Amino acid sequence: MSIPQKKVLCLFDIDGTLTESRKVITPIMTQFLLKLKTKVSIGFVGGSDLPKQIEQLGEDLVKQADFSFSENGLVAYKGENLIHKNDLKTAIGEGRLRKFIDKTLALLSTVDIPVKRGTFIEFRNGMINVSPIGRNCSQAERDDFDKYDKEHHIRQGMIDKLIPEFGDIFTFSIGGQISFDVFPHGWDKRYCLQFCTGFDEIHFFGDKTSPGGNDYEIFSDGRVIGHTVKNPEDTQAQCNSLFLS
Ligand code: M1P
Repeated sequence: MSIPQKKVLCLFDIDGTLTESRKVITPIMTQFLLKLKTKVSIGFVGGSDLPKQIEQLGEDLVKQADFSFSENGLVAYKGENLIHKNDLKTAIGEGRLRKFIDKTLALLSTVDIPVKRGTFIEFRNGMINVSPIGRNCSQAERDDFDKYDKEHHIRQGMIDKLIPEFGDIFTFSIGGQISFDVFPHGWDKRYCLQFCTGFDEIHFFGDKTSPGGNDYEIFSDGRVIGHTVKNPEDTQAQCNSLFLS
C-alpha cells in the first residue's frame, strides 16, 4: 500500500526571494519553479500590483502558478481564475476614510520640517501613503528628509498622534525614506492565507522575515512553516534540499 503524499504549498515572496530587488526573474529560476511545481503546489505573494508582478515574473509563470497574490492577496488568483478582489474604499467606507484624511491633512499642516513639497497623501488601492515632505520632492530632498527624520522622528511623531483615533482600524508602517503606510489590520502578507485551504503544509519563503520587515507577519504565522532566505540562489538551494532531493 502506498503512503499518501502530503499536500504541500510553497508560497514565495518576490523581491529578494525569487528575483533581485525590483528586477525581472531569471530563466534559471523560472525553470526551477516549474520543476518544483511537479512535486508541490506553488504560489507568489507580493505587495505590488498585478501588472508589476507579471512584469517581474512573466505572464506564463504567473498563469502556471497554483496561486498568485498581488497587493498581498487583495487581488487573488487560483490558477487563472480571479477568486478575490478587495480595496480600501470597499472595506473601510468613505466616511471613515474621509475622517482619517481630514485629520492627517490637519496634522501635516502642523509638522515643522525645513522643506515641504507636494503629494502629501497618496491614495492607493490597498493603503494610504502619507509623506510629511511630499512624494514629489527631489532625490536630494528625499535623502535630506531621511537624515532629518532619523534625528527628529517626524514620521513616528505623526503616527503617535494618529494612533489614539485610528489605531483600532489601521496598522501604521514606516518602510521607506520619506513616508509611512497606513492599511487595515491584517492587510499584510497574511491576508492571502485565507485562500490557501486544503493543504497539509504551507511553506513560506521570504528575505525580510525579521520584525519590521514586510515578510515578518506571514513568516511567524502559525499556519505556515517559515523559511528565511538570503537571495534567490538561497531560495533555490533550500527548496532543492526540502522538496527535490
Ligand atoms: O518599499 C518600502 C516603501 O517604499 C516607498 O517608501 P518611501 O517613498 O517613503 O521611500 C513607498 O512606496 C512605501 O509605500 C513603501 O512601503
